[in-house]
Amino acid sequence: MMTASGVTTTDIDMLRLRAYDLRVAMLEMAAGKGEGYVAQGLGMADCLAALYFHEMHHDPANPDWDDRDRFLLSTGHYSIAMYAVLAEAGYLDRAEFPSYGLNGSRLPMSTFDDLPGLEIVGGSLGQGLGQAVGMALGLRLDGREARVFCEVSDGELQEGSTWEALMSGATFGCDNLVALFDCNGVQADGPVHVQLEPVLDKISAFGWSSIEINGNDMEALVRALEVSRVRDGKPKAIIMRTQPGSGVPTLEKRERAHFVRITDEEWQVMRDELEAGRPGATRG
Ligand SMILES: Cc1ncc(C[n+]2csc(CCOP(=O)(O)OP(=O)(O)O)c2C)c(N)n1
Repeated sequence: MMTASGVTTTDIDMLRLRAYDLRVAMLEMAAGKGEGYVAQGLGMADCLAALYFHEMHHDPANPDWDDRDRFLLSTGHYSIAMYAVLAEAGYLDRAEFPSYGLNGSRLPMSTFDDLPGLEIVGGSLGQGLGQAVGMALGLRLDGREARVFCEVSDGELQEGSTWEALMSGATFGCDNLVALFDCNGVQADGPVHVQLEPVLDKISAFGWSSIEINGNDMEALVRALEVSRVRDGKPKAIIMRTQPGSGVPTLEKRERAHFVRITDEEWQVMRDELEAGRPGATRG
């Protein structure tokens, strides 16, 4: 059966399963270390599955392919999600998962750039979108069709540099650029309390073609990404409302899940919860 986006329900089911696999990988990494930025990663799983297994043109056998679409993870501490999708796509060996967060590891808690498939270094918030604008301009100058996708957190909407990038992206008509705003409503010490809303209206007023969706709804994600393909002289923004800990009820309910440090038994409970919600399974 076809969905509104023209993608079959089988494709959507396959993408949901990919997102589930990413969540399994993230829990595996965090459980190994006993801690990690896992709640945010779980919230981003659906978006990353839609990007890497539906929307983006990329080649794990040739990570530096000039015509690849670029994905920039601006929020460096979401790295656990990035490692999960790079492994699932074939850029990284899962055997490296146990090294997540360890000294000397290629998988630090905030992304570093010595991993195939990683485009930028993360850590200092608010830097990704400006780099994405630069890459989008560079691709256009080179006459390439490739696009740039950039994740930005709601915490980064409190950085002036993000708004400068929003201004320049529109000024230069970067219609090969898609910003994916992860509005999960939390930051380091709890809920976002700075007046960010209305995010959609503000970003639209900066000249971006914007849409707001549930970032954990695979069909909505696929549809929004397909709409973003239009080359109309405007950069595209997808404002994703995501649930931190998505797929793991214990984490979804945690009030302070910015950085979780939990026992082996608790990780097991979370893995069981995740498995109970596996696409196709009936949660007991
Ligand atoms: C420029 C900069 N300022 C402060 C920090 C410290 N910091 C690390 S995570 C974090 C919270 C950010 O919230 P958000 O980006 O929304 O991430 P989430 O709550 O989803 O983890 C802060 C302030 C940083 N990494 N970079």
